[in-house]
Amino acid sequence: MTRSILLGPPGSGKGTQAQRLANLYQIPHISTGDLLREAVANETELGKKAKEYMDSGNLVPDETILGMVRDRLDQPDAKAGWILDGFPRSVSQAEFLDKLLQEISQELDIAINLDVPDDIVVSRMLGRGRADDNEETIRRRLEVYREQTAPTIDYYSDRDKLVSVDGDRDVDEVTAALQAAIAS
Ligand code: B4P
Repeated sequence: MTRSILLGPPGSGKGTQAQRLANLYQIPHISTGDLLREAVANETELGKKAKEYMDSGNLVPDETILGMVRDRLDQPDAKAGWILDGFPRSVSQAEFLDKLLQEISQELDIAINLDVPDDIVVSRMLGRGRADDNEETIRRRLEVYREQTAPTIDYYSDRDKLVSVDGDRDVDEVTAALQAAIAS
């Protein structure tokens, strides 16, 4: 069992690795990106609000994200552990998560930073071909990452929760390194 966060730039492989870890540990993979894309596909109110931010590479506002995360962590299947992917994406979201975990008497085990250079993440995302994977949006997402998400690395490091893993390797090697980090 583990309660772990995967941090890292867009395209670093958070979704890929979170899915593998969730299967290995038999716990839910909670991806705010997947939850948002599902809401957009189902044309829910939340999805309609989120779409323009996602298409432009900006963060969806906290008022939309936080309730969604609270509801998901409150589900019975999340009691036994989880892998959070794409959340938190800013220091304000990290602070919210700390308070929420306190409220529901859960403790974060580890935040893992998947370290991958910019040129590699850009070529991966162009190869992936998702709706928000065009060059302009990718450039904006990297800017947003540096400005708003990278500070969460210091946030967890200051709390002795951070481990960095080299994500610029074969997918299986990255999974093995993540398992070792979770076990440590
Ligand atoms: P996300 O869905 O979180 O997507 P991502 O960061 O772009 O990708 P990820 O790191 O998961 O990479 P993947 O495994 O797919 O975010 C999308 C948007 O949603 C954001 O821009 C934002 O607007 C919004 N959003 C989400 N969460 C939010 C929040 N908390 N607050 C506000 N807004 C939020 O891997 C990428 C590619 O690389 C794949 O093709 C994969 O096959 C390949 N790959 C993976 N690992 C590899 C490896 N080791 N070697 C080679 N290729 C690899």
